[in-house]
Amino acid sequence: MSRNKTCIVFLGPAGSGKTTLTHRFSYWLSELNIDAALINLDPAVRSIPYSADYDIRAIINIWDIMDREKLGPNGAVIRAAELMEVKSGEIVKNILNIDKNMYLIDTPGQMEIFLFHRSGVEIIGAIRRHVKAVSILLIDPKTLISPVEIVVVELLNLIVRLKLETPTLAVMNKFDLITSKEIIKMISSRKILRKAIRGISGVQRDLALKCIAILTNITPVKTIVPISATTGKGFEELYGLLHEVWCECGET
Ligand SMILES: Nc1nc2c(ncn2[C@@H]2O[C@H](COP(=O)(O)OP(=O)(O)O)[C@@H](O)[C@H]2O)c(=O)[nH]1
Ligand SMILES: [Mg+2]
Repeated sequence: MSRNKTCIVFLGPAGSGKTTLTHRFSYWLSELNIDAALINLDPAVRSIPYSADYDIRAIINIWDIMDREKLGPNGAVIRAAELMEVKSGEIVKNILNIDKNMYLIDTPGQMEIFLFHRSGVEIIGAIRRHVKAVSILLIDPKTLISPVEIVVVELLNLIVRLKLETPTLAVMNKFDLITSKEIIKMISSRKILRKAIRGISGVQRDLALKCIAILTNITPVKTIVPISATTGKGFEELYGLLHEVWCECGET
């Protein structure tokens, strides 16, 4: 493993802001004189706002697949994931050949295609053997409307870690659109979250409390960081957390 190279993998549901964050975070890094490589691994994206150092669409894109294999968009996305798995060796080699010290990886719109298909596991698995990788799970605040939803995001974050075997951070993107102070408090403190869950009733309450106990056992510190990919709010905190994670790997 290179002692100096780092990699950030941006994951999250469609529309959560992965592509925007990849672009804006790279710009923010460039102001710190960090020249990150930008990698697009979404074979179904029409256009991207950044100039990619590696773009999967050069070898796999859903329009060619739809034409060639007479598939609709959904079938083509799944076929693209299969092809990405088959070509994962070549993809990883081309990414690691980019002569930069940091890689920002923008992943497919539909997170499940990357996470629950072998392609993502193969590609990130190979990359993390060479560079210090961290996954960032992006969540749209529209989905964080109750304490239970926050628990769900934290569990999903754990699943990302379990599947990709990288450290993970969860970020609530689109902070600029947030109006509820309650949600910010709940994502900032497990104590406040636990109290809010005690206030609900039924099966969800007991199950959510048990889940929090497990989460606290595994990751004692809360990790949902509010950011805005469009305004840059929270980038400094995010960068600080990334450094903490990289230092914990004992490599920096
Ligand atoms: N207000 C606001 N909109 C955002 C933010 N990040 C992304 N968006 C918008 O959300 C939409 C989806 O973003 P995109 O980066 O394409 O999401 P992806 O599918 O996860 O790659 C676009 O219209 C973005 O302009 C943010 O921080 N604030
Ligand atoms: Mg995208």
